[in-house]
Amino acid sequence: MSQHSVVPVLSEEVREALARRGPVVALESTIISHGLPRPRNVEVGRELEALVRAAGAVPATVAVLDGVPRVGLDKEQLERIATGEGVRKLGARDLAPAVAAGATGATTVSGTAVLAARAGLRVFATGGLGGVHRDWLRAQDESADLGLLARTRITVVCAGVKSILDVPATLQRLETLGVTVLGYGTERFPGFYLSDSGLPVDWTVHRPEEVAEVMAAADALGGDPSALVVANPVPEAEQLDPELHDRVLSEALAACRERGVTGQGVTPFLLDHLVRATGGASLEANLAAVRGNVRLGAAIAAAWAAR
Ligand code: PSU
Ligand code: MN
Repeated sequence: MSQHSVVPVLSEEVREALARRGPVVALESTIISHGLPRPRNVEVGRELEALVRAAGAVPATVAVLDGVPRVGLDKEQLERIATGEGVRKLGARDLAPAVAAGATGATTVSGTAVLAARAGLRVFATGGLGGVHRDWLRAQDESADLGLLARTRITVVCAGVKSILDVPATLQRLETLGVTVLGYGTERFPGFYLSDSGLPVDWTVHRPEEVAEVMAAADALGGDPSALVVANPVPEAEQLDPELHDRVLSEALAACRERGVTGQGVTPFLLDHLVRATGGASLEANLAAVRGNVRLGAAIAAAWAAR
């Protein structure tokens, strides 16, 4: 039997930063490969890494290349994820077959969280979490993100859960699964493209240091590892017009049903439909949300590293 090392391979920069206990921010790659239109996605991948660096932290984009799980990609590796043919979407359960088959794929929130936590990273920034889909009663489609976050020690900075989902049901599932949710500078749960989902959060923090305090308290309390969700709203000036959002979303959901899109295809289909139906406005709101999350992720990583 051959001995494959499935421990994620760290980029030089990430290894060095971890060794000196410096700030590192994990970034997922499915948003690049499956969540954003080409060719804009390549630029965004680079821009997000640059934002982390500008804030004094080291970016660690996570993906699997030719069967090798990687935490921290070089320029060519990031380009392959963005523009390569046949790049798979890898949730946590897809990692083992991807490694065994020597496949190349981008990691979702669940896949990224597994590899980042394994590498010793504590902070991870993304756009919006996956969750319970709106037609759950028919399809029982709930993102693997939720179950995975319930058992992984990592802080995830996001703009809430994608508004294409059943947001109240997803928040309920997070509660049931025991995942802590903090509103960042808000008492309302953010709505991904929208600043406010219409639902409250139980806990609010205002500074990166407060998030680091909660992380330290969670560690001190011990118990089973689980994620800390930091819900950071897109600025109101950059949100998608709520009326336009509601109208195009019902069209997108109907189109998804009519075409019989299922499984891993659902989220990319809906996001792409929204980009086209809003003339790119949903893309701008999505990017504004992700940028804010990446900046905040870097600030939290710095506050954590300073403890
Ligand atoms: N955030 C974005 N765009 C995305 C995603 C998040 O702004 O495309 C991705 C994440 O990788 C998340 C995935 O884990 O969508 C959820 O997919 P699914 O519903 O199939 O679990
Ligand atoms: Mn799904």
